[in-house]
Amino acid sequence: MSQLEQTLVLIKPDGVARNLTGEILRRIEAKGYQLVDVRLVHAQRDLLAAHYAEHEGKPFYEPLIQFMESGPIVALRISGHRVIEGFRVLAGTTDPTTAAPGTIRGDLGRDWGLNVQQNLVHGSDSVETAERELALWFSHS
Ligand code: RTP
Ligand code: MG
Repeated sequence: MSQLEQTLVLIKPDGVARNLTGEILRRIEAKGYQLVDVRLVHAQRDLLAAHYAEHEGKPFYEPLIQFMESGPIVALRISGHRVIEGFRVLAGTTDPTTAAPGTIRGDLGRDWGLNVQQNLVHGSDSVETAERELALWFSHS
């Protein structure tokens, strides 16, 4: 059975502001993943609320939405063999402080103390989530 998948990657406002878009894309391409579509988006609140619906009500929800609204985001549709799990390995664990060296968050992330939301990238976490999130961010095309 083919395990060719597509996933949504977001280069969050901290990644774009720190001029890391090229470096993050380089790592994705070096891994052999294919770039299928790309958009630069200054996201509105309704898009972010739909994207982060699972986190509504959590203490970090409001600061997370405000951070994601704070500047442009690069949205990527990428494809590859088991890319959903593979990209999350490439990204590293959620908190850049302890993300492994060799990962995007481990190599490029900063220790912002409790400010975990500034962790450079997002990647969908399952086939169902990837389909839902790709429809949200690429519904225009
Ligand atoms: P992502 O969804 O962004 O790929 O990251 P993830 O699966 O590793 O993390 P998730 O649990 O889905 O959380 C989504 C984003 O919320 C921010 N966050 N802040 N305790 C906190 O302050 C906290 N926990 C999570 C991060 O930006 C995380 O990526
Ligand atoms: Mg997540």
